Amino acid sequence: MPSPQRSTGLPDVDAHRLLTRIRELAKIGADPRGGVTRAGFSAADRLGIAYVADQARGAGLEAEVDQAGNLIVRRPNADRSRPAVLMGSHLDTVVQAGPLDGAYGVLAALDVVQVLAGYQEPLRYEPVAIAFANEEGALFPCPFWGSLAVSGRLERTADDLVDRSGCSLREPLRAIGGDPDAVAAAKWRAGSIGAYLELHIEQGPALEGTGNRIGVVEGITGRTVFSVTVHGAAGHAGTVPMDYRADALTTAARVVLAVEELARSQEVCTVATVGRFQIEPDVTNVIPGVVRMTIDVRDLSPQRLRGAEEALYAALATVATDTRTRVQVEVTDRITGAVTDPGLRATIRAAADELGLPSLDLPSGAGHDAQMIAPVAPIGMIFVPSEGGVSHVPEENTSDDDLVAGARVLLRTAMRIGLDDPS
Ligand code: HGY
Ligand code: MN
Ligand code: MN
Repeated sequence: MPSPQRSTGLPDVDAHRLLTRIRELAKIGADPRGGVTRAGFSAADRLGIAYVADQARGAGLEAEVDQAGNLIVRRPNADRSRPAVLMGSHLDTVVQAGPLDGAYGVLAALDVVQVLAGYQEPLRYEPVAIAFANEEGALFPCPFWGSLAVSGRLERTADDLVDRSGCSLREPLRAIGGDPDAVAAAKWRAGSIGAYLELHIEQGPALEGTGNRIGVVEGITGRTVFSVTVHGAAGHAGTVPMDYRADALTTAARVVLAVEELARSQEVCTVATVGRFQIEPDVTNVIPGVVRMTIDVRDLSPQRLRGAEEALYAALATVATDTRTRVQVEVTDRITGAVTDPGLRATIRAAADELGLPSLDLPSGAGHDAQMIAPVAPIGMIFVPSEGGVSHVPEENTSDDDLVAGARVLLRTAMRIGLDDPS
């Protein structure tokens, strides 16, 4: 299996193959409303995983799905006793996503393993590609399910998790090739990951705004997710006088603005978002009795995240008192931020320099599987520019040149840490 050689004699990614796979994968889960929807463990997600597995097997590589539903790709006769340089991201998406979030990092990792399968030099680390299951948690609300399983920190079971229709994860996990009764076996043994590298689109404006081609990620934000239920009093829209109302929706509106205040004016955290919002009974001539919403609060500092949580509780208590409603708040996810490995940052920077690509050190406001691997292995993250800084929308885009450049930096970084004497 010849690996494309560049003039330097070092192997190179196959640009046409990578870009073709990105375009083909983006057709799987194409959403008639626009964008791509391959929610974790959905039928479309299953097809996406099958596509990547087929591409790997068609290239003579070994592809298997582990008990947690992660797709793992190795070279033929891979030396499993050797620590891995693990590279990857996720294939699942949010609803009406763009074509690159997650998918790009998986397909670039696949290309690197395919290129290194033909490389004869001894490698200190075994190059392995992985597609982590359910990073977004769009259907089954446990983001980072697959990377938590690999790092041995998954606390929920397939029976704990249900989707919005009440369906448990048990059968969808089995359908994707996982084993709901043996998810714990997906944990990698201590020391088996020599380094984890994740190539990802930036999903923000910094690289494009500063004219840099490569982002060297310094750290990944922490995140606290809450579910909030506002309990008011439903009633007749025509007969209940305004002073007698305990309107759950006007109360919820004050909650939404209080959440925005946390980040925008009080600056107790970097960003705060209400993403989901449901009104009951959601009828024109009935005063809303219940409103349910989610709150996503993020910051790189664990202290600031805790401060934001306290400030949120205080703000919601005031709103409840002022409106004669009951505001129920529950933390549904606490996701710890992570700092990347300084040595890997230097290697990524050197690989970018070697390729003549200007790079910028920057934090990640988005969460990534890398932060779940950080407790068990050194992590490095490589960003490429997002056009307009947008992501999680159909318009998400990155130029072909930047997509290929990022994959080249991934390959060079993997080789520098994988070779005994990086050339
Ligand atoms: O929400 C995030 O930051 C990531 O896209 N899962
Ligand atoms: Mn995402
Ligand atoms: Mn992502």
